[in-house]
Amino acid sequence: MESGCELLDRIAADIGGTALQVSVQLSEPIRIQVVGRAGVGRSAVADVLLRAGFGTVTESSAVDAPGLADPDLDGDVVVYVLSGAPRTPDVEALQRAPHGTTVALVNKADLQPEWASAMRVAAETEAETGVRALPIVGAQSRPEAPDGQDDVIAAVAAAERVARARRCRAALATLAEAAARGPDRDVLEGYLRSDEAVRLASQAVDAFGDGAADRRRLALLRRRWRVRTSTDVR
Ligand SMILES: Nc1nc2c(ncn2[C@@H]2O[C@H](COP(=O)(O)OP(=O)(O)O)[C@@H](O)[C@H]2O)c(=O)[nH]1
Ligand SMILES: [Mg+2]
Repeated sequence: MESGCELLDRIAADIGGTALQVSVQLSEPIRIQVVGRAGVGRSAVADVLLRAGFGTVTESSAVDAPGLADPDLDGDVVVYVLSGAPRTPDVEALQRAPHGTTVALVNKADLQPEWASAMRVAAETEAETGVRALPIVGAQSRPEAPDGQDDVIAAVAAAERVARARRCRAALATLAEAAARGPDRDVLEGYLRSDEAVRLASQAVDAFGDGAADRRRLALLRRRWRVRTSTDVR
């Protein structure tokens, strides 16, 4: 597959080394990992994402399965599926999930008394974990009822853009380091000044932006959550 960076691909073919390694990394598909406890609807959600046209969607083994280690959350985008309020293993997994590229889905929203209840569970999940959370009906039995799928698809697409932006940022940093270090300095510096590298850099800015916004949002959510839980009567 091609990286979409023709100039880099040409340089990589010519000098190999770091340029080749980076062009290979940039050409790899963004992997969407669907994860959660057994029976929450990972397969149903993976199906929704595949039908929406996301390329590389994989369903991981179940979180909190008896006698088995939890799967690594190593997808470029992690879609964490719940079927109601998160339990302790879910909260723990969500807290170590990659920032800005994880989306939590409260699946089986059709089993809640009403759509607003599913929205509330999602908002509480988001407050508790700092991960963006949305309700969804993955396996639709009543086609006319709300299913939240369009919003979920948009959120996963946004996470995919952040993942791509981070990949661009890492690629540029690696090339800059290689330029500073070594024998291919002139070629690599030439590349870093090219229109193509400037385009990569502008894609990478997305990751910076989202990162900062995300940290602010997370801090705010955590504060709100602390205020709420400290005023709850228990
Ligand atoms: N009511 C309802 N059932 C669902 C939904 N999504 C999945 N299911 C059902 O939940 C069960 C487990 O779903 P599956 O996708 O196989 O879960 P997995 O084990 O996490 O892959 C199946 O019987 C599905 O039909 C949903 O949104 N609403
Ligand atoms: Mg399954």
